[in-house]
Amino acid sequence: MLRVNINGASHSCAAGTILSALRRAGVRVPTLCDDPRLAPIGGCRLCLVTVNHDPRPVAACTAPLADGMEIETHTATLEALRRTQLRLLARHYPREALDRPATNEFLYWVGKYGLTSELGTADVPQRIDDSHPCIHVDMSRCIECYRCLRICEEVAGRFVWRAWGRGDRTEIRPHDSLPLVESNCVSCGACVDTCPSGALLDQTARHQKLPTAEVRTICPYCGTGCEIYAQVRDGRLVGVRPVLDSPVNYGHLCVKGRYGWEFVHSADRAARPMIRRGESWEPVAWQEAIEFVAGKLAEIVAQHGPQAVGMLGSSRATNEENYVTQKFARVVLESNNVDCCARVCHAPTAAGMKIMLGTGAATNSFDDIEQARTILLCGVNPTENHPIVGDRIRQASIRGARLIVIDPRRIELAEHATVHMQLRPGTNIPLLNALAHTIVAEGLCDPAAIAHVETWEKFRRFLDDFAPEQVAPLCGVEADAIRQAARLYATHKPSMAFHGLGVTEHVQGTEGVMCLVNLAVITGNIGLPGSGVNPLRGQNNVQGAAHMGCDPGVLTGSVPVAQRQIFETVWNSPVPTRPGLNLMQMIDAAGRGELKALWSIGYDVALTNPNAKETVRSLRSLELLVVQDLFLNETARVAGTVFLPACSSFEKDGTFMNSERRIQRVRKAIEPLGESRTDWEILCGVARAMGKGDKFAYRSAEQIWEEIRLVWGAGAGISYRRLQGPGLQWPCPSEDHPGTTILHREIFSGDNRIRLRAIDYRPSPEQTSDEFPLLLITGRALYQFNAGNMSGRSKAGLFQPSDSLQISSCDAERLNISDGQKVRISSRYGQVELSAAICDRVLSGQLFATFQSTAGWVNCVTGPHRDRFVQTPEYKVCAVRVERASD
Ligand SMILES: Nc1nc2c(c(=O)[nH]1)N[C@H]1C(S)=C(S)[C@@H](COP(=O)(O)OP(=O)(O)OC[C@H]3O[C@@H](n4cnc5c(=O)[nH]c(N)nc54)[C@H](O)[C@@H]3O)O[C@H]1N2
Ligand SMILES: Nc1nc2c(c(=O)[nH]1)N[C@H]1C(S)=C(S)[C@@H](COP(=O)(O)OP(=O)(O)OC[C@H]3O[C@@H](n4cnc5c(=O)[nH]c(N)nc54)[C@H](O)[C@@H]3O)O[C@H]1N2
Ligand SMILES: [Mo]
Repeated sequence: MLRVNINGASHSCAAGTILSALRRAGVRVPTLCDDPRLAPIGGCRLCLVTVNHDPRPVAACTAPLADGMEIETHTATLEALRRTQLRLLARHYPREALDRPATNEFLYWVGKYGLTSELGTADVPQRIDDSHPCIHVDMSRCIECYRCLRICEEVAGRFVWRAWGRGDRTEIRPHDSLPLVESNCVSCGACVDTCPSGALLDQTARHQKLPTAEVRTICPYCGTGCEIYAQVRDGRLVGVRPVLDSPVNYGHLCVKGRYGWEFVHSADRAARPMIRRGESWEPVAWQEAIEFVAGKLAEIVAQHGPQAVGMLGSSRATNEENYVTQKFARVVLESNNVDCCARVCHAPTAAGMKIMLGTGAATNSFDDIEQARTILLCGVNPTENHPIVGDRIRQASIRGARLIVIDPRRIELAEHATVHMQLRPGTNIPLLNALAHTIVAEGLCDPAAIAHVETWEKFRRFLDDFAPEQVAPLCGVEADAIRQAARLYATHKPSMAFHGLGVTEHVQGTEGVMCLVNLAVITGNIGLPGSGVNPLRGQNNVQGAAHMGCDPGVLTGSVPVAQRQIFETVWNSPVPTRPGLNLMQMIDAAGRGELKALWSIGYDVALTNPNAKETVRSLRSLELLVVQDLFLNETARVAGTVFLPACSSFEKDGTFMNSERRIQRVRKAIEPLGESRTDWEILCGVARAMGKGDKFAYRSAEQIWEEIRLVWGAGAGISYRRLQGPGLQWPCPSEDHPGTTILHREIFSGDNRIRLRAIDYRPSPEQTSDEFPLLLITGRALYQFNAGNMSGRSKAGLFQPSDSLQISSCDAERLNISDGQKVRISSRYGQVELSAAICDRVLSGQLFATFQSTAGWVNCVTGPHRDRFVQTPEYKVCAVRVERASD
């Protein structure tokens, strides 16, 4: 602690800048170029202070604090300097800005210093760029604080904004001087968020009054779990901005988080319960809908037994709601047929990591990104799918961390990589084994780590067959690249691995994850800051949905059904022991006429399951298909019998669990729209109608959470009270436990024994042939989210209104396909038409497509193959033929 004197009063302050000391002491000086997210530049000359009576003032934002300093902040000279500086800026600021209330920092200080009448006295040329659907640019209001430019560089890592010209004639414009919408902007809105002068404004904010309330909650999109403020006025959501002190996003958001919220008030929000009569949906009262569902479920269970009904929890709904979903299946339906979309996503991660490490979740935290010296990205595309993580990784690489990318496509982060291995899709196993081979062969293992490995010699011998030269032709990767990557990962430590669906959505998905664990173990990259094996999980709460027990094999906290005692005690009800069906098995069973009823909560299974023709046929065989969603989604459209309107996360309380095991509070910002209800209230209503109301007598989300704490030891220490700030990472077994940022810290100590897995390569049955010569990869892109039901109803979705097929220029030329042209893609399972996007990110022989809508229903061509441990579909390889579609 340093002792300093501020305006005659003494204070003890932590080291830092003078400005940080002033803030802590509650002394306010004007600032315009300062933002806690950015390195200070001392540019605006407003935070000037004098130190130790030196007549030359210093900028408080850049000057470091020193012990014994005497600081003056408001002398007459300093105030005069500030006024002069502000006056200069005011003269060049358009007067008509006053038509709006003083909504920005600049106008606030102009008013405070009595300079409002001096606004706009100089001639100010208009400099409006209205090209961007989310961001309004009016550079006549620019005060040259460079915050937009700096945040784009230092936080987003995009370098969109540039300063053109010098001195008086400096202008800030996008890179290449293009209109913003045509620049390399990714629409994250960080520049708008920091702009103090209104030069950059959200388009929505221009035409509406200021929000009257802000509610701290969690972004409803991906598993990063960014903290946001939901801005509200007159009972409506009017905007979103990032939370500055969140340990996940530190004041940053991506386009979906910031500009993807309008789906909430979308005109086609389905906000009334409905029952299908013939071809049309008939609105009914809640009572009727609930009685209909309860009656049908009871009838089917009575006639065909509990195996004939199933439930799908929602990775978009809260932990509390998913807990109630699986409890409903087990207690009311007496069935373990309950699952969620983790099945088609990271179930292989949960299984592979649980088998090998004991816990099926990310070992480390996002805060480890800045600790890692090497970052391995395998089958994951963070700058599009987890952009805040992607931006943190990019910044780490700019600061010197090395990147290894294993991806068939040249994803954005590959441009920053030391090694990019563009392997043939479906060949992770031989490639990852070859990395292990090299590490062992070159003596780069961590001796302290392998001392704990069981059957080390056997594993070593198994790797003999995976020399880089041997696998290189199979994987389509140079042997030297494999060696270089192996050396980097093993020696430039700590090394942190991230993986995604490019590992899991294959026939050897679970085994791919195990190979990654092998690598981390032999190099000692587990249990340390900046290391570990880290899946980037899908939706806002997919980690939570499965962990709460929406999985046929396990109960809340990943406890096998066999160890159900505590649940039977707390629930005061038996837990069924007959093994349940997972999602894929339920769809199969429906196709065979064995599953009669399915209740699908917040999951558009018809659109997103592979082999759509079969999925739809199966869904249509059901007697009862209950769809509970915000919208009449494709599942409802193709086969639904009852629709129950749920409310979005902005309309309810609860918790989500992010990719790094962090439980965070979701808070209600607006009332449920229309007649919509929370998922848990709907479930409890049906439970009551089925005579089990006493076991579902919850009055609040918190009450459900309290029950979760009783059955889930690793979450027992997490109370709503403790979640007021930034969330807690499990394991957190008691109220005085700080939570766990890094798992397995003790893995290489004591008598711990670790088993590595010798995993042989089994090529996918999905192979190219003369008839189907190309390999289609399916996956994601920045602006749309999965089924597109939310992103497609917001400004974010405007950037990518439909699915398209990425094709290399060489294949396009060979097939006589031009950019934007409609093409027909045929596989062994079906056909689909998409427009072609010629793109140098895919290799010749490979294609890439997104799967967001039925307009181009990509899953009509994906096939039936699955992972052999957990049945995750092989979405990532599909042999196809492409031809020009007839016009
Ligand atoms: N913008 C956006 N963000 C999202 C989503 C979205 O729809 N849109 N969805 C969310 C969900 S549910 C999820 S699960 C996550 C998924 O996030 P990611 O895991 O990043 O998802 P994908 O884009 O499906 O696949 C990742 C990469 O795997 C590569 N790949 C394909 N085959 C192979 C292979 O054989 N080996 C290797 N090493 N790589 C391969 C693909 O080229 C692709 O770049 O994203 C979440 N975030
Ligand atoms: N070809 C191909 N297909 C794929 C994949 C691929 O890579 N390639 N990836 C697969 C993966 S990883 C996944 S996760 C799936 C995703 O498939 P889905 O889970 O079907 O996709 P989402 O868009 O996340 O759908 C969630 C639904 O929940 C609704 N919703 C949002 N909030 C709430 C809420 O609070 N309550 C309720 N009841 N509903 C809500 C939304 O309106 C939306 O309809 O797609 C899979 N399909
Ligand atoms: Mo996912």
